[in-house]
Amino acid sequence: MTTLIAILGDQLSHGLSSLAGQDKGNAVILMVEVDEETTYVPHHKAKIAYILSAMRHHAGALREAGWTVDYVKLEHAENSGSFNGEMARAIERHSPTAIRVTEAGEWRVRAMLDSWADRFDVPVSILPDDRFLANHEEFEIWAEGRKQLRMEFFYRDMRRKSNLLMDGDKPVGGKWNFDSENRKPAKNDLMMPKPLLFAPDAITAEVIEMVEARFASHLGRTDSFGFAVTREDALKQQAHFLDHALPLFGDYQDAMLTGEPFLWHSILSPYINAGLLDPLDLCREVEARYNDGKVPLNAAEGFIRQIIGWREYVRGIYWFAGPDYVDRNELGATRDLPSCYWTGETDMHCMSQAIGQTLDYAYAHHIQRLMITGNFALIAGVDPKQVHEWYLAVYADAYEWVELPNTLGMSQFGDGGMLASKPYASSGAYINRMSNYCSSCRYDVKQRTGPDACPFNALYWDFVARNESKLRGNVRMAMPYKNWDRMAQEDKRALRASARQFLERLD
Ligand code: FAD
Ligand code: DLZ
Ligand code: SF4
Repeated sequence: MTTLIAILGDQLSHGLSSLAGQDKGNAVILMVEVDEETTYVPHHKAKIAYILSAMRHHAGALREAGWTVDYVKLEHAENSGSFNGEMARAIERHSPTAIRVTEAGEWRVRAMLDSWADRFDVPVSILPDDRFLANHEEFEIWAEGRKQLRMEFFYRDMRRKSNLLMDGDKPVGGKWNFDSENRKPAKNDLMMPKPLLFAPDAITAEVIEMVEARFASHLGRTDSFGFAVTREDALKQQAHFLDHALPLFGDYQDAMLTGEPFLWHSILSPYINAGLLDPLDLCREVEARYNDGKVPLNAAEGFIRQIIGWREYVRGIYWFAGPDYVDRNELGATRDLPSCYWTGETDMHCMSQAIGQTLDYAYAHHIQRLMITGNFALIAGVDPKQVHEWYLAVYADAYEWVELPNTLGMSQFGDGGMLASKPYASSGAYINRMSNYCSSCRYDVKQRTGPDACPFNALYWDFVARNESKLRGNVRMAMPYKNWDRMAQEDKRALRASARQFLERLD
């Protein structure tokens, strides 16, 4: 009477639903490193190293907790390279009478798990992933029948449900959202907190060596690897963030500075998404800091909104929109992703900063993802599926359920406004306001046309003009179209010619 419990690479939580109520004496946990998962997109080397090392450490922690764990390494001679192949081999080894697994975080793997009962002729229980505040049904009920889906209203329900920052049925501070106080540009500050770096232990060093040999063609570096790979270390980064960065997180949430990849961000998404940290526990810690007077409300609310608002909302959209969401391309963008996304080689300083730190750390913060690399791809008219595959490959926190709605929906407007109310397109002026990038750039952010003009300027107006039939009716685009209408024909022509010339040079 053996139950085989499969644990996937983003299910590294001790309280996982597939483990709940199971008898350790009659269960075998199966964890497998497989080529299929390491190559469905060409993941950043540090991302692969992080996930595999965290999996190996988690297997050790489960054994210490009394579980029997059957762990198959990538380099095992008989490793078949796929979840299906490894499950078949494990069934031969253990002859289980039942299989249990917590639901997968993406459509591709969900379909695989759904096929197991027929494929293996063993009863399979697929358990809900209860590490989220809202389940699938709850989101569907909330979404169905609404003319528009907007994060803000969903977020308010999640505040009520979790009772986070609530005063009875009213939001603490009298307002649900303090976003307008979270848009300050930052200055270089010697006291700026730095995230903790965790030196690789023997297990991580072995994984890194294997990754460097096996995935030599993948992008990114591992010599700057500093991720936590255990829950204990992830908790240290959580405490470090709460003590040192959270108080100013709100103020500088949208800021960008040359040479400062992390600013006041938490760098916790890889740990939350892989299951090392619990998102609700983290939010309760943030709330406690606010209640103790250690952090201001705009920081506490701003942070909690990212987790129980945005994170839950994008997951809801991912499953609600269905497996075809990935093919949506409402703006009909077809350009190939420029090669600089893979190499970091570009003379646009903002792009080289955002991509450069991505190659170094498998990390960029939200505004870099949205308003630098995302914005550029959007206004240059890059095929959203290629943009999606890049984001899925390069960030240590990227799994399709969270990455796809952020990229295709929020950043590329590929879903025509299902997720976000307007395209996040901007000229260089926004980047100049929120960063110090432009002062080190070879382009002039004030010029709109010509060889030295900031490319974001002409590309922005070209985007507005090119997509007029689809965007003019959007109330949040009223101002750009009013400004476009006011422009002289000659200026319009010059902007569009400048954009065309730039795009012709872009490979
Ligand atoms: P912080 O700024 O400290 O924010 C705190 C936490 O809030 C994050 O750890 C994360 O868990 C959550 N969060 C914040 N914004 C979002 C959001 N929009 N969606 C979901 N969770 C959010 N986030 C991912 O976790 N995985 C992805 O693959 C991913 N891809 C993205 C792609 C694009 C184009 C964009 C614009 C955003 C993407 N995000 C993604 C959201 C966000 O950029 C990252 O969660 C954040 O940068 C992670 O860094 P941090 O932990 O320092 O975040
Ligand atoms: C991302 C990833 C990678 C790189 N490698 C593995 C792996 O070898 N084994 C594994 O179980 N999971 C891995 N993962 C995470 C999975 O892709 C993730 O669990 C699925 O996408 C399900 O959401
Ligand atoms: Fe980026 Fe333009 Fe500023 Fe250069 S001038 S950093 S390209 S926004």
